[in-house]
Amino acid sequence: MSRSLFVGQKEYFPGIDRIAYEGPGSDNPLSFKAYDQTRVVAGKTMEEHLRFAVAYWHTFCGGGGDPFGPGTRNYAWDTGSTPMDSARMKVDAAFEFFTKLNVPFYCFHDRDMAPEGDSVAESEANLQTLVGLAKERQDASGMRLLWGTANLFSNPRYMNGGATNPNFPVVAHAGAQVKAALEATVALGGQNYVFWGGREGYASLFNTDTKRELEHFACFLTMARDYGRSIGFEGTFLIEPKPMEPMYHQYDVDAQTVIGFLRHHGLDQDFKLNIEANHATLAGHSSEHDLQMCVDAGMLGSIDANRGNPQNGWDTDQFPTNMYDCVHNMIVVLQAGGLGQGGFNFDAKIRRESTDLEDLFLGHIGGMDAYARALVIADRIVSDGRLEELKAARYASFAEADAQRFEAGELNLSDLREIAANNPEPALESGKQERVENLINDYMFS
Ligand code: XUL
Ligand code: CO
Repeated sequence: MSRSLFVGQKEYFPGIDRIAYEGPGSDNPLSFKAYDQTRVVAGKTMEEHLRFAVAYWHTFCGGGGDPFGPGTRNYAWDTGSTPMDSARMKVDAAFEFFTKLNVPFYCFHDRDMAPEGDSVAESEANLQTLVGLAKERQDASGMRLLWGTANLFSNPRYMNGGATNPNFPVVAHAGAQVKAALEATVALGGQNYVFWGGREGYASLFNTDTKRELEHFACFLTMARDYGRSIGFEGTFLIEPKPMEPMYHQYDVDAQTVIGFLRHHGLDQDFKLNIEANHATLAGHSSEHDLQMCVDAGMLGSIDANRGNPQNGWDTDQFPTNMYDCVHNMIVVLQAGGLGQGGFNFDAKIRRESTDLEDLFLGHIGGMDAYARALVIADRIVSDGRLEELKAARYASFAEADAQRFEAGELNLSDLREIAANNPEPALESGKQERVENLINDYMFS
């Protein structure tokens, strides 16, 4: 895809040109070593497979603040004379960044793009104004929106949740915000709409009616689905699981919990899941585990690509650079036939100690190169077929007649008892774990 380099009123990233593919031999840190958007792997270009997106919140709203101290970065786009003025400058900075990084998609929360007003109507108007500007910039640059979402966790009114807040007037505010964010997503041609239940959970079970809150949650999501469809949203609704942080417990704990919830409430035709690597690890899983659970259920929608810190377990939202994890994630994605209208969104932030403007580019370049390399390696693994053969071999006994009847639901426990009693002791079949682990390393490093 070719696009003109957007140049706004002011250049926010001076001295940084469009990031180009220079290949593995280059020592230019501001170049791609592996991500060559036009390179074809398994029948599609890298750009089509990976559908990379930049997260508006981390990249343009995150100054590096943490609970122990303020931000370490002051951005030129935050110096407007009013919050609306800064928000307009931020749109220009964002589109300059997207274009220079040469990434096809972005994602945003309503409050990342437009400041909250003093009333519902003023907040809606602010968002509409900024969405109008973003639409102009999209049309000029060819950028597309992977997904939109509403921030139902920052405003103090949401301290006890949005859709699951015990105070109904707060639920109404959450509804107003999701309505406006859905309209914004439709106006920008968003391909998905995400719900991350930031505070949909509880701090104490003693004061929480969990049954009632979960029913409210389903009711709210159903309303959002119906409203979205009524205004022409044809994309996928996505739920992003996360077990905790900021709440002690969040209802969307992990992929399997969310899949069960969506099926129970008849939402599984419209909703899929957005799996964030660092949320899966917070839940005590690997990211490939949560991806696989979604694939098995036919409900993998999109990926928030990042990584945590294995030593502390927090949601550190680091750029994904651990190749072993990236390769495993890509194997699951490729075997599933790709992400469809989802993508790899870098829900990742540079470190508080990373204070140069170019660090924003370096983080994204590292993540894009990691997944481009992972794509190539995973394609070798999947197309070679030995891994699948080893997996399939473990289930060879299910080709037998009795096993086929078991899988068809035609046997009962007494039948199983007869089969066990009338056959010799089963032979021990090795799981070959060391063999498959060695095979992965052979593919990665040969
Ligand atoms: C928070 C998180 C969110 C969602 C969107 O941990 O991942 O940024 O991706 O609300
Ligand atoms: Co996320």
